[in-house]
Parts: sequence; structure tokens; C-alpha cells
Amino acid sequence: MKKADRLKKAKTPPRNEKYGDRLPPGQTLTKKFPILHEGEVPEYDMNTWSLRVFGEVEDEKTFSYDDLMKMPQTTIVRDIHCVTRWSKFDNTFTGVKFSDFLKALNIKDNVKHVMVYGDQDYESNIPLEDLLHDDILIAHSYENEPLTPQHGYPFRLIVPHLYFWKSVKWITAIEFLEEDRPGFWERNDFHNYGDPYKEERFSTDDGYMPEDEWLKKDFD
Ligand SMILES: Nc1nc2c(c(=O)[nH]1)N[C@H]1C(S)=C(S)[C@@H](COP(=O)(O)O)O[C@H]1N2
Ligand SMILES: [Mo]
Repeated sequence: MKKADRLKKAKTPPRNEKYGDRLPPGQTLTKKFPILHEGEVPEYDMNTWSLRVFGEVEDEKTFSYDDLMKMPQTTIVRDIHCVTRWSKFDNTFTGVKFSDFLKALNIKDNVKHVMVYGDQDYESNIPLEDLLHDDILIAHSYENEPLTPQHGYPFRLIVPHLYFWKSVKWITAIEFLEEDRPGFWERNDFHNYGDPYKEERFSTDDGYMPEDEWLKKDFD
């Protein structure tokens, strides 16, 4: 039986004994930081960079780099888990907590889902409820240094409790939605929600992620 089939049939996902419940099933720990994305690494001028908010909000707004840097700042230390099977423990990110960012907006009562857009032509859908956790950031720093261009400068979303494809780099816009809609990977056979502890990697039954996929990528 293929490993993916075996994992799907297991009632309780197998635990990695060495790390107890901390390392999600089917993941390998890395100390390096793999770089994964679609398209070229974008370049920006902070004088013209902006983050647009639209959809089910009373007032559609645009935020500058300075607008975000003036908001309350939060630092988190969290583990991250990529669907390509790498996990990295104890990552320090700093930025604006999503729930603090919401204070600058009037989102409508019917909002249940959020689409977060990033360059280049990337987007991912996340339930609003998940973005209200107190460790969700619109982050500008990693390990107390500005994000490198490869890792999402100037701002990326950080959603530590879901697979890392939800953590949109080079964030450009946030759309508030009543009805859910699939984002880029969610339309391409990846799971709509993506809980790493439940191994919600794929939306189809025949999905399979080779263990060494991430080792072929760049690191820094
Ligand atoms: N804008 C954008 N954000 C993105 C992606 C992308 O292609 N474009 N890839 C996602 C995926 S699949 C992963 S695993 C993480 C990788 O982040 P990293 O390169 O900092 O490790 O970014 C996510 N955010
Ligand atoms: Mo990924």
C-alpha cells in the first residue's frame, strides 16, 4: 500500500516518537529555511507600496508601509509546517496582529471567510475565525530582521496552525467574504483548510507528496 493510502486509513495519525506531538505526522524537521513560491521574487519601492482591503467592509481602504508600522506590534515564536513535508521549530516573527489590523476597519457582520492576495498572482482562503487567533500576523520581520525578499518582504501573512501555503508572501490585498472561495493551491487539489496535525494536504484521494520534495528547493 502506498504511504499516502496508509496514512489516510490510519485512524490516529502516526506520531513521530522523537518529538512527541509537536511534529505533525509525515513531517521532517529542518533547521534551514526553504524558499518556495510561484513566479519571480518581486521588488518594491516603500514609497509606493500599499495593501488594499476590499469586499464585505464598510469602507474599502489602502494602507501604506508606514500605516502598518505605526500599528501595535506583536512578536510570536511558533513552529511552521509546509505541505511538502518540512517543519521548522521556534520561528520568531514580528508584525501587526491580524485582530489589531481589523480595528482599523469596519468589516460587515456577514464576513465568514477571507481571501489573502500576494504577488505574483497568488492567493489563499482562510476562515475569518482562524485569523482571529492571537498568533496571526501580518509580519514584516523574521528573527528580528526585516523579511528577506525571498521570504516575503515587506509583509507576509503568518498562520502558524495551518500548512505554510496559507502564509501568503508579498501580501498585496485582503478581501472579506461571506461565502468561501478556493485560492490558488486550494483550486489545485490542495486541501481547503490544511490542518497539518490532521494531514489535510489534499482535496483528492490520490494526492501524494514525496518525502524529498522540499530538499530540491532553495534555502537560506
Ligand atoms: N505570494 C506567495 N506567497 C506564498 C507562496 C507563493 O507562491 N506566493 N507560496 C506558499 C508556500 S506553498 C509556502 S510553503 C510558503 C513558503 O514560504 P517560505 O519561502 O518563506 O518558506 O509560502 C507560501 N506563500
Ligand atoms: Mo508549500
